[in-house]
Amino acid sequence: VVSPAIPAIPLGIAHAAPAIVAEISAGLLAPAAHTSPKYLYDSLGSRLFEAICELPEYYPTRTEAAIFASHGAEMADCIGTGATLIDLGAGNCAKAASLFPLLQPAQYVPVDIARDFLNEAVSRLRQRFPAIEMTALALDFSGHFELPAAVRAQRRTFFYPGSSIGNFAPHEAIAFLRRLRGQACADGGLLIGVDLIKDSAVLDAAYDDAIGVTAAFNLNMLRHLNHLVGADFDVGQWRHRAFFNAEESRIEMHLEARTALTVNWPGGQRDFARGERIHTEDSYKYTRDSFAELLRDAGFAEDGVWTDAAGWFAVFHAKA
Ligand code: AVJ
Repeated sequence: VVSPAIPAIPLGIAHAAPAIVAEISAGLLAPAAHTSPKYLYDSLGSRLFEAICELPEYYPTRTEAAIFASHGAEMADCIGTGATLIDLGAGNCAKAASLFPLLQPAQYVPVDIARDFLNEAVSRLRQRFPAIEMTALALDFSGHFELPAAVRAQRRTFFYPGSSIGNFAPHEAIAFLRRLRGQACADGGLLIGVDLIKDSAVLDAAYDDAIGVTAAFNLNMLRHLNHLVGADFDVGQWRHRAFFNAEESRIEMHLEARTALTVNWPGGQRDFARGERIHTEDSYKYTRDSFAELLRDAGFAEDGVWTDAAGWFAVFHAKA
């Protein structure tokens, strides 16, 4: 009987660009170890996130989709047809595609860090909507990014659904939205989904589901880090932690060492005590008013906001 071998952890080969390796190393070596949530999204991570969106506990995707379904026509009235729709963190592009019939954008520009996953999604979408010009951009939009000349400079509407803005701390969110505003051009705007503060038991369950999909999503980051920096993380030595931090108004995700251990990578090494954590993600939650204020601070003029009946999630349209 030949049992399929479990591939050994390939130690010591960093596949990421030097700047990314440096960023990850610095985070792992910091007194309170941390990594950026963008590293949750390799192809498997993107698929695990799709699975999260189907979990009964993970209400944001479903709630936002219901808001789009009930109020999409009003959103389209605000935005107008024929716009250039720039979808930040497009993933499988499903949210934007659900709005295409009402919005009828002239151009669709999905942007995502997970290149292969994005390209597969866009090639499927091109067949469904041949009239819409599509330009996929595989890049990290969380820092500085330039839109290429192929992106029309007319009435750019940034689409930032799913409450991904929650990954930024509020002051970072303001700086990020200011940069978007600077790129939006005349008559441009922003259609953005925001998760709202609610009972913490509901929030906790959404990020620590019963069948462990979110745990797998978080733990998968370690496999991705092994690939990116050539580290030797042993996933079995770690556990998923997620909880609502009411003082900071955010869900925090961490990976916690089950035992004392050492992680090695070319140019770095870190000891972790049992119970020590790597902070992998923040997901900030707002009230409708606090987010409206944040939009104003970023220079946007709100011209529409829609919520579900329970007030769990909000979608804002704001003009640049
Ligand atoms: C994609 C950032 C919106 O914060 O809810 C889901 C990511 N993390 N479950 C979120 C996530 C754990 C998600 N965002």
